[in-house]
Amino acid sequence: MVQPTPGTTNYLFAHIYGDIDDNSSVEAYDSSLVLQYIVGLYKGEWFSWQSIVTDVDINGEIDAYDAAIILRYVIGMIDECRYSLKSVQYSL
Ligand SMILES: [Ca+2]
Ligand SMILES: [Ca+2]
Repeated sequence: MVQPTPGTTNYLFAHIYGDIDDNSSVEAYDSSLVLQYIVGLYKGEWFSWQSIVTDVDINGEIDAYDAAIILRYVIGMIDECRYSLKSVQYSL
């Protein structure tokens, strides 16, 4: 995760699509976090950047299909978690 740029009012963050827990790796655990969030069992604070990197098919919704895409990538069914190898940057 890129730390906020000092001296700016807009903080710029970079995260990896599919990396919900921000440990720099897309794993099955990330898929499980998506499912926990969907059914309301996610523990802890859900940040706005997590909503962005969770929506791996970029359809504007967080659903089980996003979790499925992440898991397919993790087990090697697809070569890339469509956007998992790209980082997303945005300003708050
Ligand atoms: Ca992760
Ligand atoms: Ca989605």
